[in-house]
Amino acid sequence: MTIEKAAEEIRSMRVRGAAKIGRHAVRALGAMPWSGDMAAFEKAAATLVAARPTAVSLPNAVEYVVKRVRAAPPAQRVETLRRVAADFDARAAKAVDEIGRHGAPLIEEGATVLTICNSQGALAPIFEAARQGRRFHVIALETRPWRQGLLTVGQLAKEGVDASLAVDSGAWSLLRETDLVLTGADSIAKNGDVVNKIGTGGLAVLARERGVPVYTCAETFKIDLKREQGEDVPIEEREVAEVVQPGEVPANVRVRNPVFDVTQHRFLKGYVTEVGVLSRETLIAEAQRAWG
Ligand code: RUB
Repeated sequence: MTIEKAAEEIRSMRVRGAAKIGRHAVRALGAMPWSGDMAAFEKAAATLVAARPTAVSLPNAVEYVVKRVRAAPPAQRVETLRRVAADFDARAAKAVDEIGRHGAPLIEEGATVLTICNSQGALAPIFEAARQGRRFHVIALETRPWRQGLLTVGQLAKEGVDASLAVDSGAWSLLRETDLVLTGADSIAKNGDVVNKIGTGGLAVLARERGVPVYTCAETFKIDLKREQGEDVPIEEREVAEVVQPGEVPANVRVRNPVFDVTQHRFLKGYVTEVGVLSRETLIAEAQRAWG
């Protein structure tokens, strides 16, 4: 896999989801033919980071590798790259398992859980609760325009979890029969605001109104220490063709396709991470402890 091909797979969403794009970039770096020329390495890293703008997991994952390679003695750089890339990948895989372990107790026997988009972080507690023998129901919102909800119900059905699919605008009605909302995250700002798939922010507001707790399930490498609040995170706006076919709207009508939004921290009950279920107050310190 070349760097350009990996970047293209991320850009075109053939590889998608915050953790997966970070891991894909790191794997591409780890596998690149390289003799130790730092300029070529930094260029490859920059190409990967530029592929999608919102999920901080992408620059954070790449930075994890780049920092360690830069710090290695020149003669050990190539070996360091291979080793550190493999380390990150293993650590990220383990983090999802840990999120499952910490989050599973939130799901009680007979509960109804609602989720949006397709997040391996949000699915991890669901799969773990099912493995522990509890029976419950999961509603997946379809998630326009890419319909990642179809991926979610596919994964749920495969694991034998009772699931239903609903249109995004069904959230308000369906929250009446929901006990818990689990979402993923693309970025978490320093103040605890979460940036995730478009619709998540509104879902959290509606859940508050219905008295349903909302947890964000995310690895701590999705924390963006450079962004004070969610509104500071750049929101990707993708092509119009993902929303309408040519000719469907008059030529003088603009079509918008922002693909993420901000969930203010005050609408979140907590953060299910690989180091435990955290509050906004403990999130940053725990993450820093985890990554050094
Ligand atoms: C995916 C999305 C997911 C997060 C978390 O958006 O918003 O909720 O990335 O996913 P897209 P994960 O489909 O546009 O990439 O928990 O798998 O990292």
